[in-house]
This record gives sequence, C-alpha cells and structure tokens, in this order.
Amino acid sequence: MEREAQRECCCASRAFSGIQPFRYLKKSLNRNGFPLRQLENGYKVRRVARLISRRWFLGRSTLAAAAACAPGLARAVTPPVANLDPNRLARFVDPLPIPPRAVPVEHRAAPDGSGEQVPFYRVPMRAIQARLHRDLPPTKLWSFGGSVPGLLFDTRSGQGLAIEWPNELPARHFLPIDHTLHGAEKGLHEARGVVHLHGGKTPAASDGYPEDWYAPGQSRTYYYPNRQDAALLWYHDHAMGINRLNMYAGLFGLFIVRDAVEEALRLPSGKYEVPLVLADRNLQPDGQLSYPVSADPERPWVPEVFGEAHLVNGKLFPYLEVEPRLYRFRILNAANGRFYRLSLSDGAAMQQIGSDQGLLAAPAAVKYLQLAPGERADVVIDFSGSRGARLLLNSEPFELLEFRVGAAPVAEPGTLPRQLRPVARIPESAAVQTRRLTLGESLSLVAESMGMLLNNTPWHAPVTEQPVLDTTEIWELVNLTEDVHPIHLHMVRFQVLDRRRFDAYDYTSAGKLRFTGPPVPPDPNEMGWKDTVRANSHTVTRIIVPFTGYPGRYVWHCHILEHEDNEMMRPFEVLPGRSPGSGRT
Ligand SMILES: [Cu+2]
Repeated sequence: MEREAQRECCCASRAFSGIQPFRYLKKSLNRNGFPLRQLENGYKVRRVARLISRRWFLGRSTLAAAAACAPGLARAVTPPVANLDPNRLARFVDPLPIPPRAVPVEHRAAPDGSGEQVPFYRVPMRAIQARLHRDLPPTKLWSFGGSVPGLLFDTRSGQGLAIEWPNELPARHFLPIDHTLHGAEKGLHEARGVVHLHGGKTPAASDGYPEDWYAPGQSRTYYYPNRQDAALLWYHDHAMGINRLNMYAGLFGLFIVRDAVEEALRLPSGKYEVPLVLADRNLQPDGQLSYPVSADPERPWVPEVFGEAHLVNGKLFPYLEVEPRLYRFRILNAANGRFYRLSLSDGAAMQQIGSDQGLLAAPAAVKYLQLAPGERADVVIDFSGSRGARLLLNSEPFELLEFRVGAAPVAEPGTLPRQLRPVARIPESAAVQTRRLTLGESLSLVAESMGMLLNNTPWHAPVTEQPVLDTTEIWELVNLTEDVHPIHLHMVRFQVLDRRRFDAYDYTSAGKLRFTGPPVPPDPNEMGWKDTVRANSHTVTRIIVPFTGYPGRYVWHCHILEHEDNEMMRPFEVLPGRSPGSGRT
C-alpha cells in the first residue's frame, strides 16, 4: 500500500489543475519520464509526445520550450472570474448529511417473466437548490430524487427491483457543452440523460448504454435482477458526450446490495454504518458550480478537472459525531478526475474490509487509502481508543471530514472478524483468450490534448471486443500515457493479476513490449473482486475477467470523465455461449 501510494503520488494527489498551465508546468517538471536525450531530436519529441502524453512532453521540456508552445498553452486558461477559495470558509460547522433512502412506490410483476412481484421505485432527475455550506447561498444542482448524492438504495442480493428514472431536467444545460465531441453535436437535446448502475450485473437493455439517452419529458424503467454478492454499487448518468457535465451537476447516488454472508459477520450496522461520497468541485464566489473551459469557445472541453472544494455527501467540511467504538464507512470516489488518498489525522490505520465488488477475504490495514474515480472502499475505523478526541479524515493537503468522538465509554465497541468472505483466485489457465489493449492519448502539434483512446480506436468504430458468455479472458491494459487511468468494465467483476512497468517509447516506436521491471502483485486490499482498476502510467495492468451474466452490448471506459467523454470509451459485446454454461468455446 505504501509502495503503491508513493509510486502514484504525482498523479494521484493531483493537487494541480489542468486549467492553470504555469502552475501545472512547475509540478510537471518534477516528474520522472524518458531520458532527456530523446528530447534533443525534435522529430522524436513530437512523435513520442503525440502518442504518449502532453504532460510528459511539458514535463521533460524546458520552460523555453514550453513558451514556444504558447498557442497551445493559451488554450487552457482559467475563467475570468476567480473561483471561491474554500479555505476562507469556517470548517466543520455542518453535520454530515446522510442521503435519504429510496422507498418503493408499489410492487409490479418482474419483466423477466418469472411472475415475481418486485419493488418498483420512481426516482426523477431534476434541478434542485442545495446548501453546500452554512455560509454559502444555495447552489443549483441536478439530482436523482431531490438530493445530492441522490436517494440511497438499500437492496438485497437476489431480490430484483425496477426503477423508473424520469428525466424532469430543465431543457437547457447550465454547464458548458462542447459540441465538437462525438455524441454532443449541436441540435441534440441539451439536458439528456441515461442511468447506469455502476457495478451492477444488469441485462444490457437496462444497463444505460451511453447512446440510449432520453430527453426532458421522457422516461425509462430499468430492471435490476440483483443476482450478485453484497457490495456498494452506485448509479449515475452516462449520457454520451456530456456525462462529465451531468455528473459534475450532481447526477449520482449509492446502491447497496446486502446478503446473508455479510450479515453473518455482524459488521457495524444501523447508525454505525455510514456512507461517504467524495467529490471535488470548483465554486464561484456566489456558491454556484464553476466548470472550467478552454480558451476556445468552440471547443470548451478540458482534459481533466480538479476542484478545490471537497464535498462529502454534498457538504463542504462536514463533521460527524461518533461513539468510541467501531464504525463501518462505505466510501465512493464520485469525482470527475481527482484521485483521493485518504488517511486519518492521528496516523492510525483503517481496516479495509471490502472493495468495488464486495468483501475481501480478510481485513487489510491501510494507513493511506487510494481511491480513483469510480472506485469504492468498505472501511472499518476503530474510535474506541480516541474518547473525547477530534480526528480528521484527510486527503493531503485537504481536510475532508471531522470525527468528534464521544467521551463516554460504550458497553460494546464491537469486534472485527479475522476472516470475511472467501475470494477464490482465478487461475490464469482459466482464460480462453488474452487481449492486449492500449490506453493512449492523442495530441496536437503543440502537444495539446485532443482526447484519449482505448486501443487507438474511436467510439464509433465497429465492436472489436466480443467475449463469449461464460468464458474467462485476460485483458492486458497497456498504458502509454503519463496518467493513471481508472478502467471500468460494465456488467462484470474481475480480479487484478499484476502490474508491470514497460518502456513506452519502445512500444510506440517499434511495437515492442519491453518490460523494465518484474510483475508486481496487487496489494492485499486489491485482492478482492473489482470493477474498476487503476491502470498506472507506463505499466501493463493485467486483469482476469469471467464474462458471466448476460449477453449483449456493454461498454468499458476510463472513469476520468473528461477522458470518457472524449473517446476513451469503447463498446464490448458479450456473445451468447454455444451451449449455456459450457465454459470454454
Ligand atoms: Cu483516463
């Protein structure tokens, strides 16, 4: 964990902003990259930079060289109005809000023909006003069901449910659409939306395919069979070309799946189980959302967005009163691009008991907890030794949340089981196919990012990944860029096999995969089931994926939303097996 944290710290802390070029440049100069000699040949610089990374190019260049790229740098600037400095606000004056629970409005027949009556919910997308801090006026947001985060679903494994997601948004978007992005062309409804249950084993028709968006006044009802292990899932908008804006506006919420295995462990529950949804935002001085734009009004897209204001369950600097005992926290990173690196101010370790797709085999002690956008962590914190203390949950240098620990002793502080849920490791021999898939960035001649690509293939190209239902594959994610990309596959869960550094220049210039280090196995807290994996810079990240569930068309993509909206997303199609459940083809 420590090793991982150090290796990723440049990208992961992301304290710099992609929209402030000179500040960003100073940070970039500290990065390690290719040998400087490669920069002495201008041709090589352009070729490598175009294929690898704008930041790498800037990072290994001199200030003079950067100045020569002024037209490119000038494209990405801050808006004319300065953002609100959240550090000027009083800290820890608002209690931590807990998202309200979704309640079914009735029961209806399941659409799978089973004759079963399933709970039916209705959760509209609509505009709201919400106070992010005691001393700020209300902020305009878009919400699922009236709050941000949206209504919390608390569901049981094996109990299907149907949700109608009406689009009741206003006709016009309030954040800057880039009409040059694929799927965001002029003339389309601005406030379109479609809902994806992230981590859900969901039939394709209900998975929220990005092109299946619908306009204000329209509605869709999706069916979730919920045939999967207990886990913290989340739902969010997935509309093509504007997903980053809809999510930034607030269209996301939590979806908990519970089962008997988890309940038998008697983990902290009720008021001792607390959801924590993390998301960073930039705010205008009047408290309204500020989404950065490039200097080109025709192409306002920016490659990444990092906010200075860190919302926990929709509040800035909240506090939570806790008893001196064990608490379970269900944590989601719902940010557009920021990686969180969570720690406690007293230096104590947290016990991570679960990851994206449910419980680990055993608790893993973590002093620093990395969470990329889209990742979740299930964490137990023991406050029993901190009676009367005030502790902070930090992501340095940011303070996120204050815990106020009660002074009175409690009768039963709780205990944590040593074993949680067995996670059988999938042998590599189970895979019928290995796919090598690159993560790349396309750059203009002035090293300005034009977008990111999976396997050098745009979204609209024919489907190339067609796994067969009930077979297992290994996917090798070859990251040619200097960014860490959190890669998410819909519908399936997978395990991380290993990560291995390679020479990206050799790969891009000669197509040769030359490793520069040994394979590194995942840390203990990554040894469970995942649906989103951090693909580190200049590293091959291998995952093993059983394609069980449902046939049909799904997507895989980077969960940095600005990347996803600009081509870093591809369809994959699960083909029906030759004989159901037969395994190999
Ligand atoms: Cu990415």
